[in-house]
Amino acid sequence: MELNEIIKPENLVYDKPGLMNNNPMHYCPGCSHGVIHKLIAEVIADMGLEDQTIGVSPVGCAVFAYNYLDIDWIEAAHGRAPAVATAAKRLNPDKMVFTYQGDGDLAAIGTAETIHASNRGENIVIVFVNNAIYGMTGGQMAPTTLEGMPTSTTPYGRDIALNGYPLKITNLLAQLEGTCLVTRQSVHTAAAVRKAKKMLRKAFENAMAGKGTSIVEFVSTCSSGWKTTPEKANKWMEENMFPFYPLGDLKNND
Ligand SMILES: Cc1ncc(C[n+]2csc(CCOP(=O)(O)OP(=O)(O)O)c2C)c(N)n1
Repeated sequence: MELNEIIKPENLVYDKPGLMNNNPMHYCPGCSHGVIHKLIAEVIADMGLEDQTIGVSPVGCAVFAYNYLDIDWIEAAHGRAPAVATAAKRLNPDKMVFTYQGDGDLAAIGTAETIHASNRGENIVIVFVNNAIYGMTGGQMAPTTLEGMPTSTTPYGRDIALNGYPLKITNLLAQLEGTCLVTRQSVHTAAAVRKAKKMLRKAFENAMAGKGTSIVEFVSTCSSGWKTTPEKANKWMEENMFPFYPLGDLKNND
């Protein structure tokens, strides 16, 4: 099929969202971040919030998210995105404010900010990319690393006696009065991508309607950090991550 045939509207299955620019992404092959960026861009455009959205990205592989999505961004120090987002939203109540955080960021250095913003019921969305590892810095153990999972700081696998239990922080956040939606999604199949987009949109709608804090966790892969191929990483995630971090809503106050 010729290219001009493929891009005919009736053949077009996926299009590049207008909010995504042409900067080449620095993400590794198979990384979940690019797909999640795309979903965010689509939801913002679908809701007509292009000029009203502020993203807050802290330290981690997605630190350069501002290079790819043409919306307003604030850079936060490691772990501090929910605190920065709190200020941005309170000063600009008409804006759609979301954070974009890895598990090292959200569940380790930023635990306090995450819990307290959620407990205050800040009208923000927290996008939580849980790849069970510190991706950017070379694959060290994160709080969410599974039992027995090898990382660069636990080469023989996470040992509960030494390293404690993997932290299901979203379950904890679902207990807080201030959260209205806590959901666990993934982007490993087309069906999962569609479902995740629906929940992301719901989260954005909640924030605009002032219903409290919405958290969308994406159980994700990090083939580089996990030292495997993108394909094997997806399989490993399905076999090991999903049983421990089951997909679905943990809380949905409709
Ligand atoms: C205050 C501070 N401490 C430590 C670091 C080093 N650091 C950079 S990224 C990172 C972890 C990122 O992991 P995660 O949040 O899981 O995101 P990922 O890279 O996996 O997407 C750390 C510890 C830093 N930049 N700033």
